[in-house]
This record gives sequence, structure tokens and C-alpha cells, in this order.
Amino acid sequence: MSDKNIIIEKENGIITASLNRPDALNALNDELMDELLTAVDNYEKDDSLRCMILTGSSKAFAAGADIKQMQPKSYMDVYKEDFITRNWESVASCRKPIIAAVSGYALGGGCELAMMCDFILASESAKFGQPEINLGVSPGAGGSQRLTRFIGKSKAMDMCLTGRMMDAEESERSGLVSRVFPNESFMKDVMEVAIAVSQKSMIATMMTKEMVNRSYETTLSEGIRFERRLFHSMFATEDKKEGMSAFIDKRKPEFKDK
Ligand code: DAK
Repeated sequence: MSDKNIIIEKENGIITASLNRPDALNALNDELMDELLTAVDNYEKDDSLRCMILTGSSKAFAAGADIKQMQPKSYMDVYKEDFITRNWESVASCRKPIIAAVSGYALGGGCELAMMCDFILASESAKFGQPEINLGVSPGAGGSQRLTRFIGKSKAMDMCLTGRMMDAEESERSGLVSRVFPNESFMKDVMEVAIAVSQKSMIATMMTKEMVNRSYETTLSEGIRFERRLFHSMFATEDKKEGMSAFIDKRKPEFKDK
């Protein structure tokens, strides 16, 4: 299915959403973010879909929020419209897994959108940055907060204050990216990761997401308590019985998300 700004493909329980504004290096405008909101919403509701890949083109994941859409706006415009805020958190708040697959530029809002996903896979061509400082502004969709948590204060300050770009190798080394794959096989390698994620119990996957995300929001002792509560609750699931029995029987588990 091809919408205006996002191409949606579904295969083997994996939904791939490809940002599709090639003439603007996938700059994120309000219309595109609305389409993304709808795509994420549909993904969450459809039990047959078990993992989402959010990607762009080989040249750009997304070169940021659309500067041409932002340029004429005043403070009162963006405040009154809640400009690109109302439709920006759908990826971060999705309860099912979303993998960012980044080739080329992931800048500004593009980098922020990738960081809203559960983890980032990059091709060798990926370039990350928060260049908003060059436009006389700052990150505005969580970049100053999420990037600092990913890569630490010193490097986040360096990125945000100089506006420079990091290549894939530096991004992996600093913890922004989980794995780098060759350009030639990138989407095939990403699909293999998505299939691996999709084959687990969805209950365990969703609870594990909650646990890892909670680690950003709370103290260590509260986080560990939260993990233990969810871990105990999983002993009420059929998938726990199936997973452990399958291990003992030396067979592949058949999870039913129950
Ligand atoms: N917006 C609009 N158009 C863009 C764009 C962008 N961010 N990036 C590129 N384009 C357009 C270019 O204008 C050009 O269009 P035409 O001139 O052909 O019409 C076309 O894409 C190709 O770009 P270039 O000719 O510049 O291509 P190059 O290969 O020479 O350079 C580049 C690629 C990525 C280095 C360069 O295009 C560039 O520096 N782009 C801007 C990068 C940037 O500054 N990004 C940060 C934008 S500010 C918020 C949410 C999000 C945000 C804020 C708040 N809330 C939830 C509150 C985010 C803000 C930002 O991201």
C-alpha cells in the first residue's frame, strides 16, 4: 500500500513503514507524521503484525523536521497549533516493538524519531546528528534528553552544540546504534532481526519493552521491583509454560500470546 508520504508493506507478520518524501530527503512534515500516527495505530490493533520496521531510503532516513514548513511560523502559531507535537509521540508510546532501520541521514527530528524506536539498526552509510543549532534553535522532539541518555553528556553536548554528524561506526561505538550492517544487504539483515523479534511471545516482548523503558524513568531499586512484578506475572501465561516445556523437550516453542 502506498500512502502519500509513507509506503506500507506487510510480510510474514512484519510491517515495514518507509518514509517516502525523496525530494525532501524524507523531511518530516505534519502530513507525514499524521500518516505515521495512523500506521502505528493500525499496527497496534492488528494481532497478525508482530514487529514494525521504520525506515527511509538509502540516502536518508529523515533529514529532520521540514524546515520549509517551520520557517514562516511564529511562537504563537506553534503554541496554538501544538505544532508537530500532537502526532510525534506515537512511535515512543507504541506497546509493540518498532525497529528503526537507518541508512543515510538521520538528522534533527529524524535522529529523534529513530531514538523513539526500541532500537536502531544502521547501514554503513548512516549519519546521525542534531544540527538544529545551525538553524538558531535546539532539538525539540526529545533529542537533548534521549541522545544524552544514549551516548552520555559529553558526546551529546558535542553533537548538539557543534551540529556535527556521526557516522555509523561512531554511532555504534557510542551506543546510539545497536548494530551496523553492510549497505548491500541492509534491509535483508534488518528483516532477519525483525523476524527474530516477531517469533517471541508478544506478552513477554511487550512486558520486556516496559521494563527497559522504565529504567529511564525511575530509580534502580524501583526498576528492579517493577521488573520482578512483571517477571512473576509471566508465570501466569501459557507462553511461559510452552517456552520452558519446549526447551526441555528440545523443540521450537509455539507461542500463542496467551
Ligand atoms: N526540511 C525541508 N527540506 C529539506 C530538509 C529539511 N529538514 N533537508 C533537506 N531538504 C530538502 C532540500 O531543501 C532540498 O530541496 P530542493 O532545494 O531540492 O527543493 C532537498 O531536500 C535535497 O537537499 P540538499 O540539496 O540540501 O541535499 P544535500 O545532499 O546537498 O545535503 C543535507 C543533505 C541533509 C546535509 C542537507 O539537506 C541538510 O543540511 N538538511 C537540513 C538538515 C537539518 O538541519 N535538519 C534539522 C531540521 S530541524 C518537534 C519535533 C521535531 C523537531 C522540532 C520540534 N516537536 C515535536 C516539537 C525537529 C526539528 C528539526 O529537525
